[in-house]
This record gives sequence, structure tokens and C-alpha cells, in this order.
Amino acid sequence: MSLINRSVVALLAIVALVACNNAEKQQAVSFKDIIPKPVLVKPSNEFFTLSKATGIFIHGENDTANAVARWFVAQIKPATGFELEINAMKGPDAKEGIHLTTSADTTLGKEGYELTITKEAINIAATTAAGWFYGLQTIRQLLPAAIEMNTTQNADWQIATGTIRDYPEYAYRSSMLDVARHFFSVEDVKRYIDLIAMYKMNNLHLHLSDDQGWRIEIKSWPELTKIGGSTEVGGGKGGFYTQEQYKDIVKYAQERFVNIVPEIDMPGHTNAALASYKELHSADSMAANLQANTEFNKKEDTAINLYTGTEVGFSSLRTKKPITYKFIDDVIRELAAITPGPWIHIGGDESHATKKEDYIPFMSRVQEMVIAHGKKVIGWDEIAWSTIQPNTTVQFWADAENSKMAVAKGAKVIVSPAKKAYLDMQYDSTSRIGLHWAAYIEIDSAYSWDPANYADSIKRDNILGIEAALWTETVTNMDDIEYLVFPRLPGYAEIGWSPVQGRGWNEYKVRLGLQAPRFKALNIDYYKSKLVPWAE
Ligand code: TNX
Repeated sequence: MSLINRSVVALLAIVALVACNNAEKQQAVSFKDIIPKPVLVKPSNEFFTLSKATGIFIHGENDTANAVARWFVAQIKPATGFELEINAMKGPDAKEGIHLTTSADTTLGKEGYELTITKEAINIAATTAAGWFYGLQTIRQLLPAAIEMNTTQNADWQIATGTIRDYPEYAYRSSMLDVARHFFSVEDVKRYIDLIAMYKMNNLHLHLSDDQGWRIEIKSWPELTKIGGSTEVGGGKGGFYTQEQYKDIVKYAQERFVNIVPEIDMPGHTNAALASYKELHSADSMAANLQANTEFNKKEDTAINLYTGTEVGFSSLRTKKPITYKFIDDVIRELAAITPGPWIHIGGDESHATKKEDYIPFMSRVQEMVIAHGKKVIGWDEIAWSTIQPNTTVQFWADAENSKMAVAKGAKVIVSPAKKAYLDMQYDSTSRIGLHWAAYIEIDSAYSWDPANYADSIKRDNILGIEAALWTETVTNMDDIEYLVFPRLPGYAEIGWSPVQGRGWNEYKVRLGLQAPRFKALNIDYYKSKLVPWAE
């Protein structure tokens, strides 16, 4: 080969290599692995590169936009090492960087956003701060998985270009964490909030009381936490949140557009409260009723012991004792005062030790008490037997007939069927923790259902949203939480957010598999289901 020919070949090889590198980059940055799946995506096959010089621009005076921008800056700082600058923009003049602008497009709703990404700039248009937050959560997923590391990474921070228009199907997208069966620290709860917010869930239901533990400080009834909070399933030391800690959780959640729904379960699931205060169950009143004739309910004069087992349905508040209502009123008053969100959850499930004729007036009265303290009620599906107040929402967990009755009484429904949406159900018979009384729930089963088509007579218009519940009888630490919650949770988030027409297991499992490097970077101890093609 002549010298000239050789140089031509070498040159061609270089050109080919560069072209190939670009193609690889373009492959690496794409819209294809976003969960929940956005409503509309139009890729344009180039990329925007985030650098330390990238500015974030807030258009107009806007404190909430500023707060969202600060969250993003803090979120990406560890991996990138960049401290992005946040600037106020007065006029519309184009600047390179990330722009948060206000949209007049009301079809986006309160949580929707429109992302326009070019080589030079990213524009996130939304009607409220929640929309900017979700737009930035999407940006986070468009960045390489290394963005989730907590040490500085040497990566090209590229973001695929194009447009994304996105808004949620359901207003209520939630997970429940049972902190009563096993107690979890403030730090654990914050991590849980971060993980659900990453997938655009907007509510965290905290199951704060049960037979095994009382987990929220009530200043007028201090023994609740002193005694009732002192243990947990298996006899561990339990714990509780002071009101200051609870407020800190609420604030942390608010900054991530997650509302806290606190639950005080009653009249059943109340052993911890009864063990804390003898006057709640002693026969000091002629009106004290002994509900069903269980061994438990005969203990009106003796102290009730703390309980560390996992049976359900044996305890009950005394529905005919006046002090019961003083107690509930105090608890709800104190809880309402530290809960900025609209709801208080009053439980109502599995009250097998309460006679139905006592349960019905009790549940009706407690609803009125919640409303008197300025909050709306959520209750498990059994509360449908009682008088349903105009704004009460019923949580469908077991009985479609109850939920149907609730709908007939005008209630909206949160769909959480145990057979599909219980995060404490084992994946299969080999799962190291979890229960299986409702079903084994593999990843495909967890994903492949439609809340609006799950039970006849509960239709789209009746549904406020979906909640995936993690009961913690078998769950003792964060690793256990992550093993049961991941990888099912992103699927529940998608069911709540993305239109059913665009959803399908075969396409979803590929996107889910592509989340693996993110799970790894976030140190999430997930269950590696064989049904999913996990990316390296
Ligand atoms: C049923 S779901 C319960 C909980 C248990 C759960 C275990 C519901 C409203 N009640 O008390 O923890 O099953 O899966």
C-alpha cells in the first residue's frame, strides 16, 4: 500500500471510530428507560451536556421554584461535584442552562410538566412547583445512572434532546409504611420518601399505631409512647416519633411533594393503646361494654400486656365508654395540628373483637371527630358499613363488596388490593421474608393490572388513586424494606401515573431492567426477579 493510501485508510478508520462513538453516545442517552412512562415523548437524537457552568434560571419571582431548584442542585452535587448556580431571570432572553418557566396550559394539571430539551437549553414548563419537581425527576432519570452515586464520578453528564409532555393519571399515588409492627427511624422514613418521590408518588401513608406499637407522641396521653411505643413484633425495643420528629418528616416530605397521611388504627389493632392506659379498658363505667366475648375483652380489670406477636383482630377500644371518645378526640386534635395535609386515616380494619352493632356508630362518630378537627377521613374498606361522610375516602384492600357499598354512599376509593398491591406479599415461595395469605406477587403480576378494571362497579371516576402497602410483621430493617419494595414499587408508581393504554409488561420489563444501574448506585437491595432482563 502506498503511503497516501495508508493515510486514507487510517483517516477513514478515525472517522469511523468517531462516528461510532457518537452513535454509542446517542444510544446511551435516550428517553427509553423513564419510569413512570411519560404520556408523550418525542426524541430528537442529540444531547444536552450538563457542566459546572450550567445555570438554573427561575423566571419571575418564585420562591417555590427556587426551593425546587435547590433540591435539584443538592441532589446532583455528590456525583457531579457541580454546585449549579440558581439565577433569577427577568426577561425571556435565551440563556444556556435549565429554565423553570410557568405554563398557562391547564391541561397539564397541577403536577404535569412539559420538557423541551435542545443542545443548548432545557425548559421545564409547569403550572405549579410540583410540575417543575417532576420535570427535574425526569431529568434525573435522563442522566446516566452514575448521577445517583454519592461520590464524585467521572462521567459525561449527557441528557437526550427532544420533548416530553407528561402528567399523572391519578391524583393520589402512594405507598404505606407500617412503622407499628416494626419501628423505623426518621432516617429510614426519609430514605423511603426519597425513593417513592423518585418515581413521582405523592403520598406516604404512615401506619402509626397497632397492637404491637404506638409510634407518635401524644402530649396529653404520654404513656402511649412510653409504654405502647416500647416494643415491637419479636420483642425488640420499638420506638416512636416525637412531634418534632414527625414535623421534620412532614417537612422533608413536603420538599419532595409528598404528603404524609397519618393513620391511627381503631377500634381494633389497639392493644398498644389499651396496654398503656388501664382506664381505656377497665370496667369503671356502667356503660363499659365487653364486645365479643374473647379472652382479651374479659380483661377489664387487669392490665393488658404489651403484645409482640403477629395475630390480628383480637383487640378493641371500648366503644361505649365516654373516655374512649375523649382519648380519640385528644389524639386527633394533636395529630391534626402537626399534619398540614388534608387527611387523617382512622383504620377500621379487622375489628373482629368489636360487635358490628358497636362498630357502625363508632366509625360514624370518629369520622365526625376528624372533620371537626378540619381534616378529611380515609379508612379501610370496612368503614363502608358506617355512615360515610361527604369527603370520606375508602381504601379497598380486601372486600370489593365493601368498596362497592362505599361508592354507592358517594365515597371515592383508594385502590390497594392485597392480591396485587401488598408489598409484604412474597414474590414466590422462596422469598426470604414476607407473607402470602393474599397471594404470591411476582413483578409481572404486581404490574399487570388496571385499578379501574379490577373490581366491577369501581370505575375510573370512583378512584382517587392507588396505594401499595408495606406491612412489616416480617420486615425489620431497611434492607428488608428494599427487598420487598424493589423492584415492585416503580410498577405501582407507573400504574398511578401513566395511562393504561400505553402500559404493557413486555415493554415495561425492559425499562425496569434498565433501572438496575440506578438501584445499584443508590445501594438499593432489590429482588433480582428472573422475569426481568436486568441491565449490567
Ligand atoms: C391485613 S390490610 C392487615 C394488616 C396486616 C396485613 C398483613 C389491613 C387493612 N390489615 O393488619 O398487617 O394484613 O399482610
